[in-house]
Amino acid sequence: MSKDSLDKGIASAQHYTPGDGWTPGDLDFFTVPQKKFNADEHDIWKALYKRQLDILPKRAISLFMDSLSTLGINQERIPDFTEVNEILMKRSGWQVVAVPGLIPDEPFFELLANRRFPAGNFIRTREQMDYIQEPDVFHDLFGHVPILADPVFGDYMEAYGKGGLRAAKLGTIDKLARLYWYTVEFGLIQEPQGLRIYGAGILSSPTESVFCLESESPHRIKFDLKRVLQTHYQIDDFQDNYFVIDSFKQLFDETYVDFAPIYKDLENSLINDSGALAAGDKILHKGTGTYAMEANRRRMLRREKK
Ligand code: HBI
Ligand code: FE
Repeated sequence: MSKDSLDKGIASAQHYTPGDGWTPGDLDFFTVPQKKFNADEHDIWKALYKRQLDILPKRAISLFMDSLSTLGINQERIPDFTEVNEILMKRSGWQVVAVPGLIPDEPFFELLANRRFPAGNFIRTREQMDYIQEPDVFHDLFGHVPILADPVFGDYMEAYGKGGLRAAKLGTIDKLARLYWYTVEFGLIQEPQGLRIYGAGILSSPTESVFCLESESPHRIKFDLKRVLQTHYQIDDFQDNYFVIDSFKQLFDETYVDFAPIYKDLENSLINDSGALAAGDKILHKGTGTYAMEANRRRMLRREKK
């Protein structure tokens, strides 16, 4: 696979494997020049941005709203990565780089380990305003990048990347990926003013931003590393549990440890069903599970129709 063909789009990007020519240490292999977006694409960004601005004040972590403006991520247009990077580098040493779409796990981890965050080089269509499976520039730039301006969170992400490279060697990526999911994508944080969102998957979704904080249905549980490593998640629906941290410092300290003995310890223990409570959970809100039951019923009906 030549580097040229990477520019052709995201459809084929999912099929790359490290065997396609990437070798460890090649940080530039999957990166491409940022696309020149057209007026319609900038309008889609604007609509997505506006919708979130109506919802996120008092729901997003306070750092998030501040960061959007200091990093120059505004609603007028899809940001120019070079301009964002100039400020982001000074604040936390992170950079954003454009990639055609999902890239394989190891090069993904390696970019993070080098404080580079890969952002999708495309934006969803008007038909995909509410949900898109692959991370686009709105999810990545609006959801992830503001939090990366925090140096402690930046250190956590770098450590995660390094841990990912070790997990790849140990064959434990599935466990480590749950940590990413329940923190970086769907994490909640207890701030003095109340429970707030820091996970990018939530910050870029209008419905989940409300659901995760206000619905009676999901459990809200204090973050515990082993518990998270052992808990299934919902890939294409609202989560059945959200894990709550007290601070990025706590998250960093509890995860900046050698995972090898932990993986070993968990080797023969069962993975928690995504909606089930576990022994030792510090429960902040015990979910009713009503949404999950409805969602399961809908999934079953869909399956019957097929
Ligand atoms: N690639 N561009 C991109 N963005 C991601 O978030 C991403 C990826 N490749 C792999 C991946 N995420 C995850 O599956 C790993 O965290 C396990
Ligand atoms: Fe993401």
